[in-house]
Amino acid sequence: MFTLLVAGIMSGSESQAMPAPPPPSPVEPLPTARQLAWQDLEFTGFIHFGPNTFTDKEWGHGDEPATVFNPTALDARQWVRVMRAAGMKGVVITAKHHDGFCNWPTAKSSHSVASSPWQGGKGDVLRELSDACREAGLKFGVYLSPWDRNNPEYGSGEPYNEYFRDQLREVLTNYGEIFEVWFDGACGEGPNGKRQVYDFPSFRALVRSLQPSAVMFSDVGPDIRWVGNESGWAGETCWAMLKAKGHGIGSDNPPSAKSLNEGDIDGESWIPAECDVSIRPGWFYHASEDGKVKSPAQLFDLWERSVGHNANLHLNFPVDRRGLIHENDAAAVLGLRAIIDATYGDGTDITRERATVVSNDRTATIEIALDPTKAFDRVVLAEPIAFGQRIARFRVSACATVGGAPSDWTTLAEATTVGHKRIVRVPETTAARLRIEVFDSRGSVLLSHIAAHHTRFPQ
Ligand code: FUL
Repeated sequence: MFTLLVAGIMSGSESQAMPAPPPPSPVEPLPTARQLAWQDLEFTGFIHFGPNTFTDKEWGHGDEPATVFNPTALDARQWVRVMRAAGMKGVVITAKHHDGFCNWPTAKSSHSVASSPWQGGKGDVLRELSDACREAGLKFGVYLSPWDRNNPEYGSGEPYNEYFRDQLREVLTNYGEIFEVWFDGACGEGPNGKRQVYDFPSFRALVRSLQPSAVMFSDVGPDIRWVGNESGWAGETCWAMLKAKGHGIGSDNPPSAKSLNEGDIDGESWIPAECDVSIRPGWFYHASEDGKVKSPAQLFDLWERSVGHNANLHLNFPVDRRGLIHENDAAAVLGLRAIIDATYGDGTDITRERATVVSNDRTATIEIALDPTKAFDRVVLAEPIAFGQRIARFRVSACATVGGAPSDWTTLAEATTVGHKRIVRVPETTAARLRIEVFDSRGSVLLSHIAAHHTRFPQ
């Protein structure tokens, strides 16, 4: 392995080492520091836990008595152990779901853990989880549903918005650093038959002032966007940019499903996609789904189509009635980790050169040497996205011999975007040379990583 700096368009099969070129000029829009840090996390956990766990519902009505909430063996350290072993870098928990029940002892409502029998009403799920995260080095985030089916003022306009901001303030000030705030778009009718008009600008301003490094999730960001499905995958074409202007959240004219899934090449805002999906069919725990946990191979497929499509994977665990991540869910996600490590872990890249590509042109051809004794079926590319996302169309091909004639090259894949990480699935191939041809780019071509791997599914 050696480091190769390629400047300009490569010709022929010989790579040419060049002196370090000047730093590339950025192509806007650009990510903020908080967005860059978030995208590097790649894989994060999601926890859905609350009265629904005990009532077998997905959407509570808000009239469930707080006494139903009674986990028998809640252990947030077990959740964190599983997530950390799975390679997740952070976790977001439903501090409050649509039923309005608060997993922390809010001063603003009696519909919370404080009215439950769990720990004699002295418990605080956010405290347990944020402490466990801090101990283990995992980032901690919160989901706070603006739709609150319990609060009598829901639908009243400003009085409810004030209540929501007060709760937001509680969760943003009492649990240390928050890395992500998840704003759900659901907006149903309140008990008064009225639909609440959420004051999102003021919610966002509060998050920025209290937790300036937190990213905010919604259909239109402002920092990260919903990917347009709850199945855990981003489009093969996936831009971090979005035409967010003029669009809102939930029923308020959100971007089209296609824009959410693929982004917009001409989007004015940098809002990368987060792929949220549950490890089971439901977001909340249902014993009837104990046998319906996604398999490690299914999870790996989603991991490659999210993390490998320039997005992050946000995988949900429906914590069970004991207050634990169920054994089946833990086994599945650890199985996923084993496949990722065997496929992409240290020593699995079969390229024999490290190419950092800095071209002066919107097209580029890069060739690098491979270990000709080893087969591969994945090609991994990355752009240094701090300079903007650029590549729009490329081809991957391979040649069995060094210095092969043009006819000796086989096209393995044609693809579009790259971004933070692009995993291209290719037919199983053994070759001496790998070629990446970039045909179209929003600016001069930059690549920070080129690698080739073979999928491995350990038993
Ligand atoms: C949705 C909610 O309605 C679901 O219950 C779940 O929380 C999911 C992550 O977001 O919009």
